[in-house]
Amino acid sequence: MKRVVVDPITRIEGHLRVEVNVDEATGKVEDALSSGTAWRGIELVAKDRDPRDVWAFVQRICGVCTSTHALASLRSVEDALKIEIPKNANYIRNIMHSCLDAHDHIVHFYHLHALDWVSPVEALKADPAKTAALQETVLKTYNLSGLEPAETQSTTSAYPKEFPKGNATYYAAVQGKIKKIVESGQLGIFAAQWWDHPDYQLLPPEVHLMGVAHYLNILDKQRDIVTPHVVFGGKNPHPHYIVGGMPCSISMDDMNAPVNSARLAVVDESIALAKDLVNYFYLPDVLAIGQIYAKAGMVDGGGLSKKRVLAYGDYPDEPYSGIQNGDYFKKCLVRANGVVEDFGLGVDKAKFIPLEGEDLMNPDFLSEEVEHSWYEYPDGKKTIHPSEGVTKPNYTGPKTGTKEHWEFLDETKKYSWIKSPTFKGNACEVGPLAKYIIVYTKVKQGIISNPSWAEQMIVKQIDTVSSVLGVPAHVWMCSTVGRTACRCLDAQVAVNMSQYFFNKLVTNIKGGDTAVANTKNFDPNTWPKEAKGVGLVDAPRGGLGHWCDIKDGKTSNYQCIVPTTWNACPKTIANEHGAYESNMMDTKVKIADKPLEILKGIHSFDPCLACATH
Ligand code: NFC
Repeated sequence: MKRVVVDPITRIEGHLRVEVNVDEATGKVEDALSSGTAWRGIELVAKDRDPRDVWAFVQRICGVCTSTHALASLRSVEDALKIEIPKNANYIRNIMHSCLDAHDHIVHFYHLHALDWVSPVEALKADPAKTAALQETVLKTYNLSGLEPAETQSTTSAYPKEFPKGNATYYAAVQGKIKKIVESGQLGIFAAQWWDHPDYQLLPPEVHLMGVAHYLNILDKQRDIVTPHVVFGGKNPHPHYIVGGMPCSISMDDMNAPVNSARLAVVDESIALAKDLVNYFYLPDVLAIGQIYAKAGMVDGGGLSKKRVLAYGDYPDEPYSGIQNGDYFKKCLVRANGVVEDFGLGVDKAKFIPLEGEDLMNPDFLSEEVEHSWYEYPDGKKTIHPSEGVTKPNYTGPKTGTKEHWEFLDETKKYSWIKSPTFKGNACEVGPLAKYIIVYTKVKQGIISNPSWAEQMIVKQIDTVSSVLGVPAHVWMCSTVGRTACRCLDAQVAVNMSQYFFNKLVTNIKGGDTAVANTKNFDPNTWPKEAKGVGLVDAPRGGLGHWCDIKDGKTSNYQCIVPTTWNACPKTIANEHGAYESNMMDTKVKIADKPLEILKGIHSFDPCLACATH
């Protein structure tokens, strides 16, 4: 048995350390731990503030899922104070959220994860003509762009002409560029990877060239797909918001107005570009890699997703009157709220457990433990609901700078700055895979009887991939490669979501409605002495919840349960492993000292430790 430490795991946001016990004879991971190695303390910063300002503080939890913490905070304060936002504000927030979702997934796949699958060294062996043909074949085989519904159509096209699809000359030029980098011996951003690992040999050189070419292209394009944040929120990262709506006034003919016809045209073009990048780059790249792994039977790493997943649902089609009262869930276009157990046995055998508005305030449903985390709870409490949540750091690990600090963590003690969230006392996986499992189960089992266009699209995407691969959904989905594929499919829904809400926004403005903010209840004198609120977002990495407690006009407590907290958590009191640890224990490692499979598995969650420890 060999103990292997990966610290820090690079190409992620923040400080993550993992340790695995590998049986070198079989490659089996017998035990695994995941540790967040730094703490932020932003929940404490959010305390005793004017609740109308808190979104701006908590948004700084993260610059990657920028905007999601602001949105969750606004929703929690509006839930507490019973503020309903105008239609335009709801549409604009949804455009910004979906735009972030697509941007986040695209950047994650290319710049944080792709090099676990494709290698610039292997790309040099590719035939550019065959690479161009491969891209076309994958596009035709899946024809996923054909799944886009009538609701999300646009006449704008922004395909980047400098990166022609299906063109051999373009791939030859990119190959020449990579050759120069590799021959110079200065791999730069491509250095420090285990390029000689046998997993890279699984893919033909053309898949490597296609992936690496698009890696380089997307570096250049990623800023252009977040311009909606700049138009509506003034900047990215960390765009501006306001409790009760949005701060960007609308006047179509005023060229100085924050939102006018010229600026909406810029948003339209940005959405069209994001759509094309997903349809012509991201989908073919991920599917070309994924089908080879799936056909080779390399579908390990499902871990906790087979057993239990959780999501909240998102994209309210129209303004809602509250979250605790359940109206939010009724309005969502993706009604993923709930938990699914045992999807690993197949969609027919999976068990759905509802999560409704009032459950969000019930400690029997959601809670956080600190059994293995460097925090302490008062009065011997073992688990606390976030509406009463306590964040009191108490580091008891090895002393920084000592020899012990660099050795192994002790999984029988406290070993992480991440708390352990639970649903009815159990760990859950969250993220696009979780959301896809829940929507698929709810629609297939008839729990959702009138699926929205987005829910129908999710089911069609899953069924299309399953039929091309010739395996049932749970077989390919519950795996490392399935997790990466669901993130890509989720990006396709996100870009269509941007288009859908953009179309609604323009129609509404043309109908004469230009309201963006509701100032009713903005005055603290109108507020109750005490109020509690919850704000939900299905963020790029999974279900995000903020709980705010307002007393005498101030936040008397503020707590967040964040997607990466769910996934990267240490063991629960019941000794259950979280999603990262389960993923590693469900993964075989070919070479203990080069655990590329562990990198792939952990990166498939798109870790964000800044978020996780907040
Ligand atoms: Ni940072 Fe976030 C966390 C996301 O996990 N998605 O909810 C926030 O980060 O990327």
